[in-house]
Amino acid sequence: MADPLLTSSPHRLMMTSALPYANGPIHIGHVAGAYLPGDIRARYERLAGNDVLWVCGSDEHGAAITLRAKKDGLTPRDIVDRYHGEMQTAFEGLDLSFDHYSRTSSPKHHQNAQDFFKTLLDKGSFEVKTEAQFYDPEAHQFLADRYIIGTCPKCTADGAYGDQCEKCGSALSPTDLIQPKSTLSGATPILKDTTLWYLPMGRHEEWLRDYIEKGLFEGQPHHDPQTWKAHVTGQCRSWIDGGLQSRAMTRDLDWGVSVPVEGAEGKVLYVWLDAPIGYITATMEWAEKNGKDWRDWWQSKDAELVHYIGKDNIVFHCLIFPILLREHGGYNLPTNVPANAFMNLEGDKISTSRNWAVWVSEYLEQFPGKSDEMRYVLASIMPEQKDSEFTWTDYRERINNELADVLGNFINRVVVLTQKYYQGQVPVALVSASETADDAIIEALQLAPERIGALIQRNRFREALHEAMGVARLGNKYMTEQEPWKLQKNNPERTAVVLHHCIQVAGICSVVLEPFIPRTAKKIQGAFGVENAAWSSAAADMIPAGRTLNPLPILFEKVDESVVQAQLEKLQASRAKTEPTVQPIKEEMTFDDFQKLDLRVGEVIACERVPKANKLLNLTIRTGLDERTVLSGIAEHFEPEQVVGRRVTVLVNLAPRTMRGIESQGMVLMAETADGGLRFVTPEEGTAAGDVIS
Ligand code: B3M
Ligand code: ZN
Repeated sequence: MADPLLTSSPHRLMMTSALPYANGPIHIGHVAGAYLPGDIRARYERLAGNDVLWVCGSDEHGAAITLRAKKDGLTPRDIVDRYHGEMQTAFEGLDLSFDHYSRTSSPKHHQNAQDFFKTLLDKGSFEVKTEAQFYDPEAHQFLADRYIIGTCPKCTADGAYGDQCEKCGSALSPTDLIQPKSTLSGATPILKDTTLWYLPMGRHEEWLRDYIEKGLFEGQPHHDPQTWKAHVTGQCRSWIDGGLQSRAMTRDLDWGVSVPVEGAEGKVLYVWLDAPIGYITATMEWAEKNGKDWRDWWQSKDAELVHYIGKDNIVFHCLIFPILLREHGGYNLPTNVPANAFMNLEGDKISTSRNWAVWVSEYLEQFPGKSDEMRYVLASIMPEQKDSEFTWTDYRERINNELADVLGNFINRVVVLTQKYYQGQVPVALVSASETADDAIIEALQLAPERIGALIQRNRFREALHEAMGVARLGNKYMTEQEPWKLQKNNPERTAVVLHHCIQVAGICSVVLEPFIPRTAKKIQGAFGVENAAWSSAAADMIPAGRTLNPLPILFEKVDESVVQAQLEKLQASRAKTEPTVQPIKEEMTFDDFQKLDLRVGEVIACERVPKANKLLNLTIRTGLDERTVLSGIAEHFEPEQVVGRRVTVLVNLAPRTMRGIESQGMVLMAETADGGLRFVTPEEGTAAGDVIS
């Protein structure tokens, strides 16, 4: 494929955003993760006149759906129909401009996914194995993916799923989990034989490494690896370095795309096999509707493929889907996967089950017509490189201080003054009345659109938005410094020059901000008579002298502090409603069982982070017996320097366990607080390392 960075010939940009599971409503974390970045990019590319296609759709298979159905006492079909509709409405309300929004339960998609699977089958891409798998003896069902949880073997977090740990992002197999439990019945699973089709990922390590590290594909330059986000490349690298395991591509379930093999009744394709193929199905549907050829987007050498996703989906888009595409043959591989990190909310992780979220549909009901406000805030704090945080105070401040005071105020002053001095007609800027301050602003304006466009193309949306708002700031500053209201009395020619330029600034703002706040952009364009705005029309002479401006609708209303308070109370109420999580009491044990525990007072004499493990700290502990290494999953709660010097309670006769190549010899006791925090169980003053606890 021609390197898109080295050629200026027009090429097609095939963009996808992660297909959201149709198992619940959309919240602002989803939007900031995969949908708003896609929309900003797609809107920009359209304005720039580039050939772009952006597809998405509902992911209607997998345990996410069937478990939800079971919980609600409904069928999977009920669930997907409900949320497919709800999600679409939410997306529309935020003006997310997908070219096509599809769904994976459609017959067309089932057919497409089966054809794809069969091609891979014929090519020998899978290994068929009959093996013992976890089975729930009470629910009579095989357990995979979200049907099984346990402790992550990689980062020791609890609640890791059978296919993935959401804490550290590792891809897992059910049998990797420590202390696995069925999420259906809570039962400890038993082993039972079944036949599965595996993707032997280990076969693909070598070319994947070239693809990720060097941007090479089939020995040819494919993309510039420098354009990938460091955290995306880093995650891929650590998986490849850790050795890629075979992954089962089928499941024993009755909801999904049936495995198109004779004798495979009761088996469906793994959701992560069928869902990305959903991108292709969506493109086919769009092409059919529009009289186009879908292959031009997926198989043409002039097409680029870019996936917008959240960071928990990196392995599937950067390793697994590329393997599938390459094995099938004929397809392009992604030239970039600009995954975003997560967005937290008011100091806590967004959580559907705890109702700790800002739901898009609720937001739009409470703030009708205020989609741009939310888009603006989310784009400003988009978790592009690392996790970020939404707070209602920040929402209020950004709207009041930035949208209303900078952008809204500037545009309004320009329109009001033009009406007042020139009956709404754009004045002529006489060269004879120009000054150097004008040259400076004209030059800045000329450079801005290109710079902003380049940032958007590099998926640096926060910076791009900052620069775009910078245009309005510049206009505000210029107007404030030139003071046309004073000039008007003695130097009307100069007033005309200043206002003429301010009008151009307003016009340029309306174009460069359109990808971010499209409704507002259209309002401004309407007032300034800008029709069919294009990125290239954003120039210092875009609005000609003599044009009559139209009335300007109100752009932004300020947000009152009471709005912030009301939202915070609403969140707190949902927190109070979610039941307190009292852990159930464990199975009874005998005094002899208890006697087996050898607990001692220890003193931490050194502590450091474990490289590449987000959760783990490596503690050196004086136990009275020795100085030993204990790994503890507390790195998200404590800095190493907070731990050194503490007296702790250590279980010293726990069988050693190796994690990340380090042997841990014991366990430090921690108390879990109600708010999810961790505290050391510290022996009272006066105890010393080596004291026996009994
Ligand atoms: N349904 C996972 C998620 O929502 C997912 C993405 C599929 S993209 C092909 O996290
Ligand atoms: Zn983990």
